[in-house]
Amino acid sequence: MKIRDNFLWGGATAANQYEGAYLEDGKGLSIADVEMGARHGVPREIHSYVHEDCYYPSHEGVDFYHHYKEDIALFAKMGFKCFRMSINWPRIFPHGDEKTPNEKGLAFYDQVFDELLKYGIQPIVTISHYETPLYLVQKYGSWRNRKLIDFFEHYCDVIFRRYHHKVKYWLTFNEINETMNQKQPYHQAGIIYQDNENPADVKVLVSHNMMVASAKAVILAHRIDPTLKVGCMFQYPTTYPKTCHPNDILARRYHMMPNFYYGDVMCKGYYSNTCTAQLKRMGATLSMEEGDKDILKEGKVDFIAFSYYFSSIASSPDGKELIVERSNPYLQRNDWDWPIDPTGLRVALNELYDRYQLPLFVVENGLGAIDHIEEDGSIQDDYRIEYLASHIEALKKAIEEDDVDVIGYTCWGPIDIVSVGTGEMRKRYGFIYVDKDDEGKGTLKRYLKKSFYWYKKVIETNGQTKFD
Ligand code: BGP
Repeated sequence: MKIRDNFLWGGATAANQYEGAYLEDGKGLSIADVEMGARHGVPREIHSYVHEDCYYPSHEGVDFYHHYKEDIALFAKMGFKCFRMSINWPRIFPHGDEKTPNEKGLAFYDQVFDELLKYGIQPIVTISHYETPLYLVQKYGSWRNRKLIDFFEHYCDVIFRRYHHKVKYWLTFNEINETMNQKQPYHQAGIIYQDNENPADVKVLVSHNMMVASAKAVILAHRIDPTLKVGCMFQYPTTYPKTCHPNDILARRYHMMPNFYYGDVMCKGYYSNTCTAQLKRMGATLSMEEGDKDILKEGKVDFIAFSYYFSSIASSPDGKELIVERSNPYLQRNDWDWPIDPTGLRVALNELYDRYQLPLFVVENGLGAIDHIEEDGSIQDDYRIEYLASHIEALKKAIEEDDVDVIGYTCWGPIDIVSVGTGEMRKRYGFIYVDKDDEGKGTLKRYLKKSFYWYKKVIETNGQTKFD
């Protein structure tokens, strides 16, 4: 196989990290809007309402809301074929449970999509990327409650009907598998455990509700417009056994199971033996409502979108405890201790394609780094070029040597945006530098980094990474 002529090169963002304008034109609060900012090394603090004296990075992001024309013109200059973004759910439904959408919110995305299409850039839209309306969390208990399935379906109905002529590729929930992997699935599912709750049961319940909602979205999209393509999106944690000890081989399987839990349901349309084995490991029970099985079966996704940043290693010296580490002695790490492993991307592509035989879309990959502006105003981010070039080379090997079907590649944060993990600005992924710091200060002026010109050539040549 060779890299497709219409390969979708571009970049990926999320509204809560990029858009800002958090209360403008009728938008309601999302769960991101009450999450505090940079706390170097300390977990981000989550509030139940907006405190006046606290800094919340999502409130301004880097103000895509007012800079979209300027930013899209820069993406066009790089030759983007596509641009991944999310719709900020409470911009369309401020509380989440309304019948009528907020027209001003809908109009904003019309303008953004039109601007992208003007340059021939295809919008790739995530329907829920950590932007669940806060009201749904406070009033209904978030995804614990099956009512969320109906609210989500209504939201999908509105946006599919409104935008189906403009947007062909849709992703339901960003990194849905992190619901099981995170201690508190706040970003993915708006969940903070209550004292009387068993976390394992909550994870299984909210995951089920989200997967039913996702399947309903697939069914609905196909009914509204059969040309629409809907994908799932998960974070792929390529994992190696630490040694060839059989316990470590099994440890690797155990670490992958929570991830295939989602992949199997959303791509195969049922809870496979991997899923039931995972439930046993967790000691959790899944209860389904009548009709759910049919919905999951009918609502299988059209393609798989995934993020890949680094690989891990798994071991189990005593055959019981599962130990997962990032410290692979063969790999270097970035400033945030994330191992740099381009081959891990090739492994991810192969494992996913072997298992599901569905087209794949790498919708996140990139290097978070601290950039410096030189005296002449330039930013020499050769480390970023090196990271991306090595990953693109690995991607090409998966296509050309391993015959994996890949639709596109959108690197994370083509413009500097807020980090989701830490709330920092100094963790920068972009080809475009934004003047803003961790306290929220700065002019928001955009500067082009060295990597900007490099990525332009990558796209121009459909995947070459080295230039004279
Ligand atoms: C993924 C999220 C993104 C993004 C990325 C980088 O998990 O889907 O929203 O932020 O990670 O992570 P961070 O921003 O913490 O560096």
